[in-house]
Amino acid sequence: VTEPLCVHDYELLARERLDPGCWAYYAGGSGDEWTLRENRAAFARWVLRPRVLVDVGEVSTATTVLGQPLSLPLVVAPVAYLRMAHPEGEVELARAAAAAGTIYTLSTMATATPAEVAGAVPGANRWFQLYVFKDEGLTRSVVEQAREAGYSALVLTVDTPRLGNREGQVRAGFNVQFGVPALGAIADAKLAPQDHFRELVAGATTWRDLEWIAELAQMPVIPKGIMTAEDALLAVEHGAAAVAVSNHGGRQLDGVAGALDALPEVVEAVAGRVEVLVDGGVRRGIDIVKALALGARAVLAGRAPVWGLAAGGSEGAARVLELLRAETELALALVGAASPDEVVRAHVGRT
Ligand code: FNR
Ligand code: LAC
Repeated sequence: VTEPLCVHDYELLARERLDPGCWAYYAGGSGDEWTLRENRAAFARWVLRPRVLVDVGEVSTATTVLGQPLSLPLVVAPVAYLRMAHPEGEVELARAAAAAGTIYTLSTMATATPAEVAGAVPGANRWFQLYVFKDEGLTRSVVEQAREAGYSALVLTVDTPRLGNREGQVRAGFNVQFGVPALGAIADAKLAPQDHFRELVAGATTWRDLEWIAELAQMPVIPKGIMTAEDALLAVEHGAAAVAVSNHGGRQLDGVAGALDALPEVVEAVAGRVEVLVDGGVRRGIDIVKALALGARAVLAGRAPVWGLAAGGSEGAARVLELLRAETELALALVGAASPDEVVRAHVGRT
């Protein structure tokens, strides 16, 4: 038995360590999980077109998003209820992101408060993911907690007016065993995620809400869950600082395209006015290079770092991020790009 060498190895370890209900929650998607599979399949439909005899004597994976520095073009995506994966959950994953030189995005549905995570990993850059609640006071309270704790961008999840239909979780009898302290006593009951959502989250949020949220947050807002050119344009019109192409890791509307397949139309629509991020199915450095070639500034990764967290706490998660960084560096060298900025559309073609 060798040590884990790639994200797939960490996934197997995580599956061994997590109880079946948690595994169903983290790994699963919605409906027939067609979109979940498409997230991976979409990467396989693009081939890399390497250029040779380019000077790649020195390669750097470093880049920026919204002007903020990153050691690789990857931000850790918001994932809920991380104490189920590790006793220190969000704090451990935030430590790993900081150690790897990248940004951690804390979920609204976190098992640690924004202040706890900030206090445990001082000096690190982090973003906060927002779900808008039926109770506007609760939304305001959560945004203020993030603002006061120094979070530097607000990832506004827009694909979740209701939670998707996740049959795997239901079959496994999955319930969340932790409350959400940022929401106070209201969320301390042990509930299935779909019950949390039905009770708390506002399905009636619209584009108009983007403006007051941005105003309140006093930080750049990144709508996450954009899958069409139409919505990318609306996001830009309503002041989005960047957009994140995402189908929520195949957990929301089953039957939508793999995220990578939706990326080109969004990139074309925003035409350079804002940066475009993409998530869903990133497991390898070559995935990151393909996303860059199709116009993404960076990717978000949800499950990959969580597999590291479940397998080995912050060290495991940091190792996953470092593996992805090293794979990205190698992939850049082999396609003939000395940095993320040197990756161009012609570095990918259709299979
Ligand atoms: C998520 N995701 C998510 N997104 C969000 O905005 N708020 C959240 O609380 C969560 N929670 C969550 C839990 C779990 C278990 C998963 C797997 C995902 C979606 C996440 O941010 C991201 O869009 C996907 O995970 C990307 O796909 P990959 O990288 O997991 O394939
Ligand atoms: C999920 C929610 C919490 O995907 O975003 O489970």
